[in-house]
Order: sequence, then structure tokens, then C-alpha cells
Amino acid sequence: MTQPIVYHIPVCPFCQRLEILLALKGLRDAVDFRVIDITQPRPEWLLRKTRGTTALPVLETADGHVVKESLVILQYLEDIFPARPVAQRDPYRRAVENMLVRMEGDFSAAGYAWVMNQDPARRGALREATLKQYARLDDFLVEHSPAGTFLFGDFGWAEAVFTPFFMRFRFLEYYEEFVLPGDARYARVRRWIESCLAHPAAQQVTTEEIVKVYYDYAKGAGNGALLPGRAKSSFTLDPDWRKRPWPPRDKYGHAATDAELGLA
Ligand code: GAZ
Repeated sequence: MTQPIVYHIPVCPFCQRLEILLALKGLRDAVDFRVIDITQPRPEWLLRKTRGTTALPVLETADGHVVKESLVILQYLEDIFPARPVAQRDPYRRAVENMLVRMEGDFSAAGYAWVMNQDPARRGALREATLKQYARLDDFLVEHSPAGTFLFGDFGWAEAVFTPFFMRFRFLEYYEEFVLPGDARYARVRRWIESCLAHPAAQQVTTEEIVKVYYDYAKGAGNGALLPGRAKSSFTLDPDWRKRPWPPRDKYGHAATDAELGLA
């Protein structure tokens, strides 16, 4: 039997969504995950499949069709593996779930803009903008799920979409000393985030991996791009992140070399 193939970057949040969904279904091995090194030019065979686009994840169906965009792939996997549904079935509950999913773009954009910022004078404003996004999520959860932990009874679709970003935002803790303030305004979203991060289906990456691999994002270079004076991206697969030291936290004052990052 041929399986669907997913071409992915292990530390990519959009890719992790798919792994979480499959873990929730108990079907992680029903898809053949193949790792792509985004610090290298995309191989020609992959560009032929995607008709030139480079963003991952990309899924190839068992009969050879190509599906792009993590949320579209997520729905495809939900549809071909329906035995343990993750999405809500009730139309209104599904709509609520989808409204929350639509908030993810602004949420992640705020955190990524902050981590990638290189101007110390903008830190306060970027922190405020990020906090505003947490407050919006809090407000949504208070409205639709005041007493619960997850949006509905259990870790579900919205959680599979957001949790990879909650994990990536550990880079804000490390590089920007960000902690979600303890006040009541964020109490509901904090409960959600903590439960999401602790869920067994969402343990594909660790804080250590994120902090090490995303060093170049903290210095303003996204998606495997190379910073001036460096020969290797922190997104490289070789050397493995486990063999590298923790990067310097002082992103504004110092640019670490390949050697300091354990990449040389
Ligand atoms: N909309 C697509 C999806 O599948 O949902 C997005 C996929 C995507 O951007 N994948 C990235 C990629 O393949 C890796 S993960 N990039 C290589 C390429 O050639 O395009 C970066 C951000 C950001 C949020 C997340 C990421 C990220 O800003 O982790 O800004 C640079 C990329 C909000």
C-alpha cells in the first residue's frame, strides 16, 4: 500500500500541526514524513511537484496529487482518516473552532515580528502588540469556553493549529525575556496554553531545539537565510541541534559566529 508523503521541516510549526493531528488519531505512521533541509536550495524533483513554490509542508497523496498549505493538508488528513475525528461535527461548534483558527495568523505574526526585530527601541511596542494578541485569544475563550481548559472538551482542531506556535514562542522567553503577565486578563488563555503544551500528542519538539534552531530568526533571518559573516544557518540539519551549545541570549548586543553556535 502506498502512503501519503509529507515533505517537511521538523521544526516548522505548520508541519508540526500535521504530526499533532495524526498523533491524536493514533496514526502517526500512516504518513511517510520526509525531511527537507531548508538551508539548501530545494531539489529539482520537489520544485516540479510544487510547480515552483518552496513553502512546506507539502503532501503528496497516495495517487500522486500534490496538496499545499498546512490547514488544507490538515483537513485532507481529517477526511482520509475519519475514524477518530478531531474537528468538531456540530456546525456551530465547527464554526467557533474555525473562528479561533482564523486568529492564528495575527497571533503568530506578532510573535515572529518581535523575535525577528533588531531595533531595541521597538521592543516595548512589539511586546504590547504581542500581548494584545494574547488578550484577544483570552477574550475569545472566555466567551466560548469560560470554564473549560481546551476550546471544547478535549485537545482538538484549534489546539492542533495553535500549539506549535505556543511552543515556538518559547523563543520570546529566551531571546526577549517575555513571560505572559500573571493578571486575570490572561488567565483563561494561560490555562489553555499550559494544557496545550503539556498534551502528549504535541511533544514533537522541545524548547531546546526551538531556541537553538531559531537563533537566526532572533537575529532577523527567517526561513534558513544566511546572516552576514556566517557560513551556516542555525536551521541546518548538520550538525544536529543536540550537539550544539545553547546560543547567547543577548540578541541585540552580539552576533554569534558559526563556531559559537556549534555550527563550524
Ligand atoms: N501558509 C503555509 C502553510 O503551510 O500553512 C506556510 C508554510 C511556511 O511558511 N513554511 C515555511 C517554509 O517552508 C517554514 S516554517 N519556508 C521556506 C520557504 O521557502 O517558503 C515564519 C514566519 C512567520 C511564521 C512562521 C514562520 C515559520 O511569520 O516558522 O515569518 C518569517 C516558517 C508570521
